[in-house]
Amino acid sequence: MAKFLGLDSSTQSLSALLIDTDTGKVVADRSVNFGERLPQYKSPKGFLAHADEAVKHSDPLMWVEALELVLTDLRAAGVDLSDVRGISGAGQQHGSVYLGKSMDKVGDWAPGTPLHEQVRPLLSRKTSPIWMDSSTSAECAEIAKAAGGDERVATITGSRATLRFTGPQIRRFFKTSPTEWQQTVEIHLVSSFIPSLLTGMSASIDLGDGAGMNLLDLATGKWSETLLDATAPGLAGKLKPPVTSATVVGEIAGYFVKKYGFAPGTKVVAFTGDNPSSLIGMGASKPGTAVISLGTSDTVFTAMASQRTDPRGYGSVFGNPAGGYMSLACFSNGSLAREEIARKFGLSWDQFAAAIVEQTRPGNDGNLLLPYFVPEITPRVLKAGARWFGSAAFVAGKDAAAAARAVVEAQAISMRIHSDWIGEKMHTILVTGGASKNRGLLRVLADVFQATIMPLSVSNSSALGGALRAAQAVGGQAWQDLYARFCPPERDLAVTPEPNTRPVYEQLAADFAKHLSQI
Ligand code: XUL
Repeated sequence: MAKFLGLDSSTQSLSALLIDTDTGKVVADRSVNFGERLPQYKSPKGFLAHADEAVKHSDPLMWVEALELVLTDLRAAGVDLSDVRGISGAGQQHGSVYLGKSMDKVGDWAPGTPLHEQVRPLLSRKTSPIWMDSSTSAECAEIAKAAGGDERVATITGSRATLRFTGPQIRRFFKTSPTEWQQTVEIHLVSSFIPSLLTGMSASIDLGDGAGMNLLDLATGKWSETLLDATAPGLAGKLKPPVTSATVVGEIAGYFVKKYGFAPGTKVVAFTGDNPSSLIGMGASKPGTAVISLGTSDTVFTAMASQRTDPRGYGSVFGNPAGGYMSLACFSNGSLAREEIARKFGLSWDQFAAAIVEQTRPGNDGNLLLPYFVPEITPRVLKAGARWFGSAAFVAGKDAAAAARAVVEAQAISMRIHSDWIGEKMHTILVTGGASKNRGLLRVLADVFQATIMPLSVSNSSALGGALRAAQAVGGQAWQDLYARFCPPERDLAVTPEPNTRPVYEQLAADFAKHLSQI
């Protein structure tokens, strides 16, 4: 039996996906939604409320409890974890955890005491800034200035100093909480925190997710002295050297052996960011295949043949866990914006899809939305607020069908405009994420991008990517064999573009850009 476990600690949930590489099957797939299962953390959408809408933090203990819950769920479903040979996974990118005692000093976790109670005293910062935070404008400017300007930061790290990235967050912590900063001995990303829990040792950050910090020198694969110095004094001593994504960072801690029945010696492979992990889970780690991930954030990404940065300054270059680089454009108004419209108009997801496909038409009769329900990353919109343009009923919020099409058309057109730097024309685009089987979304994406849109059978490509990376690193299995067995596209659900919608969307792109330039 060759089983490999993938974990995905994302914004709103923690998921586990178990694969069997002998049979080529997904054996188990479980997810713990933070809002539903851990209401005591008061984070219905995965983050804490804050008076300042720019501040978005989560309680890292919620992630610890969710890890225990998902393993408990797997056991309750009859899954035997003793034949898992390797574990890897992913975390929401950019989120960071601050410790006053190194995980390396923990030894094993005490059996009989819940893990979150053992982690609580280790934290030097009670909450973790996450990718949705946009409170670091001043710090981004300071870092760029100290490091020699925006272009220099982008050339070294693959991205300009960027609001949600970890380096600017670290600088803000150093400036606003000097005592806690002094007490901090170790900083983790979500993606190195979870494997640190699993091994009871400090796990290194991988090159894939490390690139989302504004601290990594992409060319050397080491922390950049220039950026460390520009960010905060003493930072170098608080970060372990980064590792390549296939590195085994340790073995499962005795706590998990006793409590959940893992075999002693089970290998834990470095975790990565959820987007780099999805690149693997989609079988798209070679250049030439673009991916759209429809999650809490929507992202457009592709493996890159050569490193290229976004001239507009929004996009990023991360490490490709299979080697080389990947480009990414991230849109914070993803599923939260779609859910907001569905909730406001009382639409189920089927009704939402029907509204788009059956009750409205491409271009939405001129009804157009700037969909910024929360502050937006791409393009940068710091003040939240959707802006409505079109018929009186639409603007008054009385046309449910037009609203459903408007939010999806706006998201798709913005993705198209802001991913043009990524490279060649996209003829086929793979889609993943919770919304990737919604026929309304697929229809609009196909027409806006004039590309065939192809979902995969597994929606959680990030957790799948974790399991595949464990199979590759521990099981020695080849990417192409793994992709052939676990990442087949759902050809029956593929949506091809209607060529006659092309001019309609050229017009929409122009109108969208015009409205955008006026806010
Ligand atoms: C990517 C980004 C988001 C998070 C979501 O840069 O910020 O996609 O990774 O989990």
